[in-house]
Amino acid sequence: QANGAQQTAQSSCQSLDASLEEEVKAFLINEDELHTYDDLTKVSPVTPSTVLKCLQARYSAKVFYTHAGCTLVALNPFQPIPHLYSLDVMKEYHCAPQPQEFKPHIFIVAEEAYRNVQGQVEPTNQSLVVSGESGAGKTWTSRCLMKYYATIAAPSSSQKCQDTVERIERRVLDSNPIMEAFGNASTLRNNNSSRFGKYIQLQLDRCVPFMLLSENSVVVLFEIILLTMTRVLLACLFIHSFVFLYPSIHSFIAVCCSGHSCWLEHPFKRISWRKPEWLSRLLMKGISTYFTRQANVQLQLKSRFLNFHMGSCDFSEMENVILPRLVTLHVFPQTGFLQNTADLLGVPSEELEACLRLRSLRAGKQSVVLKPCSQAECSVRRDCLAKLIYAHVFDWLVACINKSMCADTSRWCNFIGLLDVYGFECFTSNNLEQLCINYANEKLQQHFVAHYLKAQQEDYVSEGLAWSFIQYQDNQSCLDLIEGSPAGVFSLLNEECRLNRPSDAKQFRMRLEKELSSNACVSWDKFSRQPDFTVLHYAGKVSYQIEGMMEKNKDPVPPELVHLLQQSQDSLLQSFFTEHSTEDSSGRGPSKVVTVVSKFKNSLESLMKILHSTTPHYTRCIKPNPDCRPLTFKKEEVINQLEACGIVETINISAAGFPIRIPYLCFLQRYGLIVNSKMFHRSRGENGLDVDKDTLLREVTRILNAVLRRHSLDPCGDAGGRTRSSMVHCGRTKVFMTHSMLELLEGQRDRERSSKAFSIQCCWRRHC
Ligand code: AOV
Ligand code: MG
Repeated sequence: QANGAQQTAQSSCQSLDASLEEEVKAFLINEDELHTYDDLTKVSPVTPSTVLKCLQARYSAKVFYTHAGCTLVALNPFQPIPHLYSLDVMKEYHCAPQPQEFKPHIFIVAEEAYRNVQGQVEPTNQSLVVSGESGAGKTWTSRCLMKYYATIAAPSSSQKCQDTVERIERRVLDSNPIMEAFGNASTLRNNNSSRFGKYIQLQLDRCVPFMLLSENSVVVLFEIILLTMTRVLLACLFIHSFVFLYPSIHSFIAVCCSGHSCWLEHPFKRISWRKPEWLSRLLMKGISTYFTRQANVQLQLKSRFLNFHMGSCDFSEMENVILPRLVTLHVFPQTGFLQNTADLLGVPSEELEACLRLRSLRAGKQSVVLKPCSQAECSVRRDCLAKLIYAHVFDWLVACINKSMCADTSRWCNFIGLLDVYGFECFTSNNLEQLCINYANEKLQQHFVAHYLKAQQEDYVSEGLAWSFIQYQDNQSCLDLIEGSPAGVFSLLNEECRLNRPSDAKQFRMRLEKELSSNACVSWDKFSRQPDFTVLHYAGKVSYQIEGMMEKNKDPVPPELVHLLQQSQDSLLQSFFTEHSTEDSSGRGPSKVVTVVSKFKNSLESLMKILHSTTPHYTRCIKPNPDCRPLTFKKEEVINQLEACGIVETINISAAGFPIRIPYLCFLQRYGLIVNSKMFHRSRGENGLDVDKDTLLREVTRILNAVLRRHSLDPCGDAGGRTRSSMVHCGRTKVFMTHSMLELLEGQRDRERSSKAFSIQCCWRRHC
């Protein structure tokens, strides 16, 4: 019967002439007012093209936030928008009885989470998940959210408390540039791209529910869950194709420019820092020229670093240990490299050289043979050393920041978690880093879809509609492809790494093909020059190079390097390696290999566990053009992202149901003439219509039944008089229908109108 309905509707659809279609469109959507739609799901009909038009109209009107059901869509303006995030605006949203009634804004999301987390009846933990592709504005949005929470922390009556609020607030905010200085880099897609993921928990104390960030009432805990700054994933930074490993990380920019101005001589404190000799040497060698190219980022960092104080956090070690070590390893040209580096690491230069050049092999039980490394192997070792130190420094930095937030763990109660990760990436050449990053995004997408569907379902239920008609396929099969066991890319990769044989990309590709070809999300390019495989992600296709993937996954650390650093004269550097050294440096028997993908998968799983235990709030950041140009909206770019982030999919879900939703009164005004409803005339009259809902519903049902019967369709009205069929449902306030039903109604309306016109004409003739 449903098929019959569809066919009838289709034929009537074809009969609708163009001018009528225009009229219907005008009735459903008023193009002039598209920018006034605050919620994309309210655009009727919801189709990708109307949604796109709506977003474009809003962007041109400089409106950057739009709801999409339970999600907030944020378009990146790529230029500062005055007053959008001002203190007054924050207060306005915070103090409003119903902030939801205000214009869409990231502060609505923030406020909703804030109110939920302190809900008097049943407070629940909240997660604010910000997603979108690289450069879309995730980190910016997280900063806004942190700023909001830091600001609405009510200043307390006592001066002491207020001081504490300010102190903690500053720390929360100031931790951002520090983390970014060390964990962000300039990539082709974003000149301040996050290379690590962070989940920040703002802890609330139940005893003081309305005060955030005041003494003992809130603890800010930095939970760095997805730290892709592992040694291997650092290789991402090579994408800028600079020879050295570090220069694209901002902290090095900051230090190396210190030749020009004094603030940079110590970025984390205001106390002056004597320009060390190594830096002068560095500058003399002209190395600063590269760094000054990054002027923009440098300026941003400059202003924020200036204000940074962290009393309880011992950053003084920074000046003696960390920055010099990080900077030197790669920026010294060949001559003097060894001596300079050895000095800075606090180790004898001969030993450093030996570690970089010689590999120790065990021969028998006791003796060790030293074997010279090839030049390529030496470079690998050098990079490994740099990354090793870097990874430890980053962890140490996070620990310092957490410590300085003076967490009182005994009073923790509820929290708001803020998730900002690296966005979906697709470069011309992709490897294990991108696979991990995209896998994380894939996981988040699944979480989002499950959540969105639930919310949609609730929406339908609140309008009194059945839900069972929605069939939805999520991205499980792509996840199976990557994380599935035993047949999944990660498992196979681990297996290959355990075999401990020289890796062969071609062979591994064959293995992948044999094991994974039944999965529709993978494809193989037989003609590619290098062995690769292509994954169909929710956000698009990405081809991953196999060459080098196994090595990256193993991420071996030569034990000699760890031994070397354990002997460092520098106590901090030494401490990095005493605790963690056992696994890497025992030298006895093959150490248990924990691969990069296993580590990554585990940390992602713990993150997902937390997310599942909280109420999520999703914000989707959209990058309106690929070149980061201010106020430029490229339709193609936006629709791709809407598709990628599932907004179009969710629109399709609504379209699979009833994309057209018309309030009862509007419905009656347009279609009342079909049954010659008395109310129809009254509703169009000057005084409007003043009837109760039930009467309205009865009249609407009468119209629908008349049309359905005319097309031999069973309206199958239920006990409550509601019309239910596969084409139309009456909700509590609106009529929900398919396009086919709309066509039937329009066709009928048209016929009624022409026959009425005919009878009026006849009447007039007779009269004559
Ligand atoms: P991302 O975090 O999503 O990328 P960012 O948050 O770093 O992207 O945003 C990229 C740039 O867009 C920023 O540096 C700002 O210049 C600009 N921008 C973003 N949002 C706004 C806004 N609301 N108003 C003004 N400018 C904005 V990555 O970290 O690469 O995935 O790994
Ligand atoms: Mg970011």
